[in-house]
Amino acid sequence: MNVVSCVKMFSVFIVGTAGAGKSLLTAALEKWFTSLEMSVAIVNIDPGVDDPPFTSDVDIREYIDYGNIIETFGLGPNGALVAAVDMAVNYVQDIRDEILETAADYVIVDCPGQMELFAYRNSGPLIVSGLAGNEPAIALYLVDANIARTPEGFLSSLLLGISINMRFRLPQLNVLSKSDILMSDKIEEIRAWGEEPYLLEDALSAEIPDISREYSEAVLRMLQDLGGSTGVIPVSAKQMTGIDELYGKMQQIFLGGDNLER
Ligand SMILES: Nc1nc2c(ncn2[C@@H]2O[C@H](COP(=O)(O)OP(=O)(O)O)[C@@H](O)[C@H]2O)c(=O)[nH]1
Ligand SMILES: [Mg+2]
Repeated sequence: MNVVSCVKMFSVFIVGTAGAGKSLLTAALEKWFTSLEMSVAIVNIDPGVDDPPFTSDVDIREYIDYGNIIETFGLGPNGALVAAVDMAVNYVQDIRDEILETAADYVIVDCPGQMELFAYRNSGPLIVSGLAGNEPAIALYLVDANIARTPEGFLSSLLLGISINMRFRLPQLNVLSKSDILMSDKIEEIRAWGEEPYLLEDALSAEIPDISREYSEAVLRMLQDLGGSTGVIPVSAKQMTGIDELYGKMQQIFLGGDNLER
């Protein structure tokens, strides 16, 4: 069923490590878009989520019964998630049809909690590309403020972001999630690490004296050569801050002002 083929839909996939704040950011984005009377649909593709902080318009749990998979196959939570995501591939077209039926301008997709199980199985990227179709789509990659507060935590989060970008192959923005747990000067310091790589190199050398300058230079150069952005947008889903800036950056990509287009 091709419901509305001429509709211009923008899909936003929320990705990041377990507990990084994906579901709460999804809820915050819904609230923000709705408060501005913009048309938005919320899609949950985490089969294992118990009580998400938003009401979804389309929900993978209508198709996949995670609890039943655990019981029937005697699997643990990770094994069951792998099985659930693999099974979900069969329903991508149904879920996509449901999304098209919403006829929303923006579609926010909350992705499964355990990013490593979702991104590094073939089924994860298949689901993402199947749901996005040919319309513009981006990934918001959440860098948890708890981890990004140290230079090595920040750099390793960016590296994971590149790895996830290789899997999903979508234009990607780095979001510094839970920014409310940091003091404002710490947020500025992290932003500066992202904007001026030499500051991150300095911070890395100060924090980990045995890391060589050449090593951190090489890693940062690789990140940039791969087209990975090192900049982060601080957002607090709890306090609803930073969403205006995030939206502005998303718009730049959607309007074609970014060379990361697929
Ligand atoms: N302080 C603070 N906590 C947050 C924020 N976003 C999420 N959290 C908390 O982090 C935990 C994990 O959030 P959740 O959205 O479920 O993460 P997910 O596993 O990536 O979907 C929860 O306890 C949230 O309340 C935020 O912006 N600020
Ligand atoms: Mg979640």
